Amino acid sequence: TSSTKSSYELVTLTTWLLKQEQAGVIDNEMTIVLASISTACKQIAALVLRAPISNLTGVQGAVNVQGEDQKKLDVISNEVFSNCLKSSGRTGVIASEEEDVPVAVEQSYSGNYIVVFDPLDGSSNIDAAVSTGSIFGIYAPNDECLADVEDNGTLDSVEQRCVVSVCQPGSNLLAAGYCMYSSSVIFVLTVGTGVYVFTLDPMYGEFVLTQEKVQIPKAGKIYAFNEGNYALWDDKLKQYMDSLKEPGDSGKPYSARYIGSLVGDFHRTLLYGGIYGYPRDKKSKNGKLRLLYECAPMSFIVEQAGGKGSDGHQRILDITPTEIHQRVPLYIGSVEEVEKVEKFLA
Ligand code: AHM
Ligand code: MG
Repeated sequence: TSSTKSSYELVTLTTWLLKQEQAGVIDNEMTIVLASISTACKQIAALVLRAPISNLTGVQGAVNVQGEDQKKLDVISNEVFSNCLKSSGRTGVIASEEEDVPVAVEQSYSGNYIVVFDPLDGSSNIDAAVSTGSIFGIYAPNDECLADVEDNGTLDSVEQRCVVSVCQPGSNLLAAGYCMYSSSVIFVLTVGTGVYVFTLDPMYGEFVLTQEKVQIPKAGKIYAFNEGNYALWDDKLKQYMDSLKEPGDSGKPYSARYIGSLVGDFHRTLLYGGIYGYPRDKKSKNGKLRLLYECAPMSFIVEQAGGKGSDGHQRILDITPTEIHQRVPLYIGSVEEVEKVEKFLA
């Protein structure tokens, strides 16, 4: 079909969203939330692009609630994301990897949707101009969950109410996506009807649809793990890793690729197949990545593309967080590759 398509016939993210709304896939509020997220991503893309010029590299000097150095751009991106979401007037609660607790949006601006996000993931790459990304997930308010707390009479603060409404399993996600700041700026989105990829056209500042209904290959010969932690891994995981290095029937072992930026490593895995892993180890017994902001949204996306997201034993989307910054081991990518590591870990 593309050969007969006029090159002027572009589908932008805006028109795509309006089509989804017309078809009843998403409601008007969701359209507005997603449009405001895409605006935030465009702003962050511009900041990342110019970071070395505008002196935005380096650390802020603060340490976030999880004990990590915040980069200047972590802090600014968080503000950009929060402000875009608040001013959309369609979000009720927002929770960010960079904030201690979820925030209730001021009533006069507030709407229904709950948005979780990591405004600038992989920011340790920023100073070397290597890929980074923003990750987000959108939930409906969890009334059932709130009612439970009200009945028990333990709902004593707005803050607690926010925590409860945010702590939902990934299987409740209505939408999830990420934006990758790389050689191209890529916005990947699912609203539960497959995975759509948009590329920012810098000539006129619009995201343009470049791939639809993406399917991840069933298997793939690329693995992305931080193998520097090998000595700290469980024996079963070491055996799995060793097995990838055995040349199989093809005479060729797997290839190693690791950017250290989940969005970048995930995007490659989505398109080429293979596996990304961040295991637990002797030092971090739940791994490094956050269930709410990183693992659940990526798992929703990968499942929508026919892949799999697991903690090594169970489906990521089935895990209900008990804390907002909860960490979980992650194995994500092609179905056969994730099942292979699960077998070794069983
Ligand atoms: P961040 O949210 O503090 O940026 O950390 C998350 C990042 C992921 O993007 C990446 O996959 C991982 O941390 C890399 O960790 P490591 O440097 O331990 O390999
Ligand atoms: Mg992160």
